[in-house]
Amino acid sequence: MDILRYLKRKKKQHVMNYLKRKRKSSPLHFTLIDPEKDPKKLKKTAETVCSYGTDAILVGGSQSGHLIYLNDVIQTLKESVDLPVILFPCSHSGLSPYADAVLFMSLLNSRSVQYLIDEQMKGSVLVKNYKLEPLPTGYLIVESGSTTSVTWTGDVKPLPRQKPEFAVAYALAAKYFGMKFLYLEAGSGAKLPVPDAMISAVKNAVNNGMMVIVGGGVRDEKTAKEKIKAGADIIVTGNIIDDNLSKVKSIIKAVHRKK
Ligand code: 1GP
Repeated sequence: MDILRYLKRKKKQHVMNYLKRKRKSSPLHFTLIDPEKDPKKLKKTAETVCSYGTDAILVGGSQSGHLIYLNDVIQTLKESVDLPVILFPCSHSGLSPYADAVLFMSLLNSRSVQYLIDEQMKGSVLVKNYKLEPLPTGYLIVESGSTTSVTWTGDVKPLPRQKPEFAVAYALAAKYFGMKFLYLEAGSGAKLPVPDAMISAVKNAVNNGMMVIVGGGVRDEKTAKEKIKAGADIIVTGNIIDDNLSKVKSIIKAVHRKK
């Protein structure tokens, strides 16, 4: 279908309301899919994580070269599963009309104006024209024992693990800007996940005004449980779908278990 006809018919999915409603019964789990994935294998992966109970699918990655597959990947996901597909873009080129929503993020601890506001300015009109629901998000990168792609590509000064007060100060600034999500990111494939003390400090500071998303290096049920106990509202897992898909099931179960 041509894009203009598609956009004319595109229906709003009310992703924010869906997430708020689901969060009332338990914390949530998002599956991160990198758009470099072979769209053929993707269908099976998406159906599997959906059957395990993941709450939404994020699509994105820090390598913009992989974006040539983006539209195909999202269309395949939308045809395969009845879950919101939320963009997690590395730049304005990570936007696609076929998704439902976008984490409209500012990379708060980047040293570069590009990731603080320029990419957002370049993408905002596309968000409107593509009828994407913007989910206003403060994105913070935390030290994780090694240099992750996002630290390097996003020109980031990572938050020191032993200084939760810096994360709290950023989180409050994000809240006062009106952002609804605060994403604490250790980085894809991180050696160490975001520390529990940092999650607790941030959650206590922002209270119920924001949902705290935690991702990077969550590879097992025990870690997921600790992050939820510390105060995470949403856990994101990415690499584990390639490394050990069956583990995703126990992670999702742990996330959905009430505290
Ligand atoms: C990265 O938080 C996500 O943006 C997921 O990280 O691939 O380590 O699960 P992993």
